[in-house]
Amino acid sequence: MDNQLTIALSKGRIYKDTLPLLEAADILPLEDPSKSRKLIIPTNQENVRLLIVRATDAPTYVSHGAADIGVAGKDVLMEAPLDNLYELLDLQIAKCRLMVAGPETPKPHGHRLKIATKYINSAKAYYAQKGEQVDLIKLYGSMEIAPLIDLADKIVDLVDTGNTLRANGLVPEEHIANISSRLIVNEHAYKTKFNQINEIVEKFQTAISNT
Ligand code: PRT
Ligand code: MG
Repeated sequence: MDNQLTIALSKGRIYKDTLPLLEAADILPLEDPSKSRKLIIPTNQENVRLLIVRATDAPTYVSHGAADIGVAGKDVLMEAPLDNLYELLDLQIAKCRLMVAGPETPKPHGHRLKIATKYINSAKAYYAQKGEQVDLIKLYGSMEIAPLIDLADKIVDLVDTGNTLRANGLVPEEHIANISSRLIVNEHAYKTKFNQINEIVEKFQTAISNT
């Protein structure tokens, strides 16, 4: 039986915050992805390896079974829901808020509100539920620039400390959702590797409730 377990993670804040949970599950990476160029990182457990992927790609690897389990932000899971995976645990890490933000002194506009965001689907759902018609402009990053140069009136983006907004003369206006990272599990792997995965889930759970 194939007892190789593959865990999809992004480097950066998700890796940093998942590391203590992995340690609690006796999984110790043998290299630091922020220093190594390796994208497949072995661990102290011969049959457990880490895949270092883009944050937005982690659910794709798990959905297709290329990874058995993974960690993904709720923002990513909400924006592009995928089949064949369970969201098993709220890991209570990489927390932030999905918000509408705009200039401190909004400019008058004679058109429909223009919203720049990388979260097109989440923004669409939010304004639909408010009954407000808006024009959405897809950006892949640095959303904060858009209202400064009149590409858009407002943005929908993640906010943690609020420093990025402040540095660009923007203020948080409306709260859309609380975001944290989730442990996701491939449905098929959850059946075929139940004991192995469940042990990790239980150890993660204990570690989370002790913090
Ligand atoms: O950065 P990269 O292009 O490689 O990919 P990524 O942005 O998808 O990855 P990463 O590691 O930046 O984010 C991974 C996950 O962390 C996201 O999917 C969120 O679930 C979570 N997370 C938590 C955040 C933040 N907090 C956060 N503050 N992701 C991004 N930010 C950004 C935000 O977009 C804004 O630009 O940080 C800025 C705001 O931070 P403050 O502290 O200035 O408010
Ligand atoms: Mg980022």
